[in-house]
Amino acid sequence: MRKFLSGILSLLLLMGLLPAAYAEEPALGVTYEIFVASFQDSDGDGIGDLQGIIDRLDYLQSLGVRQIWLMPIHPSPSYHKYDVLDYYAVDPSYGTLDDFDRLTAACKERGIRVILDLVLNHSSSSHPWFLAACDDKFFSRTGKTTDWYVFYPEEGNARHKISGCSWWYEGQFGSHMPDFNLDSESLRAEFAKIITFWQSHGVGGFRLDAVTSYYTGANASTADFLRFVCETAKANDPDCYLVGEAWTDEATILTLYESGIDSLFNFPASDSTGRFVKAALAGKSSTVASAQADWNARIRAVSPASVDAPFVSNHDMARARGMLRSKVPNEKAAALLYLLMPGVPTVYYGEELGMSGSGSDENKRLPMVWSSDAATQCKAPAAADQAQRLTDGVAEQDSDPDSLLNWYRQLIALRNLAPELTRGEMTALDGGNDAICAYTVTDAGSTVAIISNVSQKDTLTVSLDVLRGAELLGGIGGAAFADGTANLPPLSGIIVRLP
Ligand SMILES: [Ca+2]
Repeated sequence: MRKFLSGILSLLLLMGLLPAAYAEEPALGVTYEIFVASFQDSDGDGIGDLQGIIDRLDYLQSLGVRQIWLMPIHPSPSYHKYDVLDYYAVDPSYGTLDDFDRLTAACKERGIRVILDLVLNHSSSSHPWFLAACDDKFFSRTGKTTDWYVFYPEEGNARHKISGCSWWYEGQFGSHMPDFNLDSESLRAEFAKIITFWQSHGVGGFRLDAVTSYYTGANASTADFLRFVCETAKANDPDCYLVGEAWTDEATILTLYESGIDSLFNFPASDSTGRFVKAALAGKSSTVASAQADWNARIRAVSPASVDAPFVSNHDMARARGMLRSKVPNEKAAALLYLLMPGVPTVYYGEELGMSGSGSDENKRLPMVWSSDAATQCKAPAAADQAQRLTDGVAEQDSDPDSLLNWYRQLIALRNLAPELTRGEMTALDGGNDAICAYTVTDAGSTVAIISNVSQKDTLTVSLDVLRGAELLGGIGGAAFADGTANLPPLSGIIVRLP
């Protein structure tokens, strides 16, 4: 009887009729991006897996992150798995659907939300949907998936020939990744089923891959499709968090925010040319506060409920360590800036240790360094041509109070003291010195002020009228606060709550 009832419940969940059952998501905070194959292996085959993540939840909790974003976990012919073969399954090298259910349950117990990487722009060219669609084109029949991909009767840019017939298909990322026809109503219905399926398995959010390629160059159509995805996910779970990868300029990102999506990654502020790295290297951060406040205001003007998603580096970029010239104080300065920004910051796994990697994509996705003993690490991606330069891993940095790892832990713990930082409105303050990044964040009538010093040599004092009567929530790097005055040693910061 119980089995029968649980079957009925699962069915209702699948039909989206039981939103309350998964509506309570953990509070949003810092996201941690994981390349599953390189994180933690649990069964000795050298490939990281879902059980490995379960085994490392103590670590993730000690880091203070509130969401883990798993790069694609579905069956795929590639090591990176951005070309999906089956949207309803887990790649056997990562585990089973049962492992996934255990992971989401274990995460929920610890107040950690699981975010799935959803690749809706294209599938694998070996996906049965695509093979059937090509077959239909060839024989001029009309099958279920015939209009799920984009076919042309002639050659063109980003078009690939179907062998044996005079048809071409669109593949913006190459012939092995055919683009979906997102106008197809039956395909959208299938996507709704996929989203609901994973929500019923405990997923609390989605990272949407390759958003700018949905309708290449047609931003209004892309925003319309994004709105469909967000509304579908939120109809099941109003707290579902959606963040899109739109690797493009500010104007285009703002157009896409018209979809109402929770967040789009802040690509313009990321990477070696972005404001966080540049400020960290220069030891000058006063313009970061005004630039970020301006960016936050522009997002809010387009979509009042949306929030920024700042980061420094991800799986497609060189590791932050290299951008920051392999110097821990520079790495600490960049983290001090972006991890205390309003919105939902994202840490790429291993960034908190100072892992290295640049050049080919595989080099950017090297095994997590759990300790200097290589036997504790996963196998590197086969095509990687760089070795990891970082020697001190989690085990070594754990016991060093000045390590980068402990800096990240303290920073994220500090951030977690101020829930205003997730959805609050940002206003820049003039801290009176180029090295000072100062701003307030207000949410639901409560205001916190963040004052950071990114100078690596000067102790600075910041005394502002607005800080009078404020209560110190916490600090990092030896910062102190009394009587409205912050005393900030090199690389330090405070959060205070205003009266
Ligand atoms: Ca394994």
